[in-house]
Amino acid sequence: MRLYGYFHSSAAYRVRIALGLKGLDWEDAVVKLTDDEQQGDRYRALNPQGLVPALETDEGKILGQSTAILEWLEEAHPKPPLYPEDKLERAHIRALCQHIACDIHPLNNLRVLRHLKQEYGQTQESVDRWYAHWILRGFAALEIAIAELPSEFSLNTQPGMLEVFLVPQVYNARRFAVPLDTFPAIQELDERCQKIPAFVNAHPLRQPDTPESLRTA
Ligand SMILES: N[C@@H](CCC(=O)N[C@@H](CS)C(=O)NCC(=O)O)C(=O)O
Repeated sequence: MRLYGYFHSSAAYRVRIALGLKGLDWEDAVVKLTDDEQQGDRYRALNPQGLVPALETDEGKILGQSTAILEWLEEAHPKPPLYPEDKLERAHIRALCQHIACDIHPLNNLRVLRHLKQEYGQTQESVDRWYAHWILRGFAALEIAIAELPSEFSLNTQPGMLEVFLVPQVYNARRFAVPLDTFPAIQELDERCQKIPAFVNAHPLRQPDTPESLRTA
């Protein structure tokens, strides 16, 4: 499989974590967002939406949208499962994942932040406040749900789809210096994940395209 992504793309980070949790091999194809390669003809021929990630399957099919890629991975490579077995619990976890993927992340995407500046003349300071606003609002509700989890991870002793979506969003929040001190349950769950190889290996600062100046060991 080939993952078209970028070290700082949180949607690609989700897929890297899931591939790691499932023990699958893949190769990276870097789409440099800072050079707008996602808008170039070459990448748009694969994914006309011009967003990363896209996953090329072993059969050469291209899949877009991280949530669809993750659902496909779960169906095509069911072991280990990333969703709970119980239908109601599964729906609850899906709701939390969509809370991140549909109601937090899209409001803070690169093209949205750029549009606020270029089209509406907003300063960097207002754009940063916009960013923090949507994270803080979204995390306030997530914190309640995560604090109520009955076990250390969403799949008892193992992380699953909830953590696949949560950890990249926490990384983004920290990257933009959003204060997380009022979200202890989110921070603790993130900390537990940081000890697991699939999360360590998927970290944005450890990717082949991570600039040397940002790279961590
Ligand atoms: N809903 C999409 C979102 C993808 C997305 O927003 N990707 C960002 C990087 S995290 C991107 O490609 N941004 C480029 C841009 O905004 O031009 C998914 O989950 O795959």
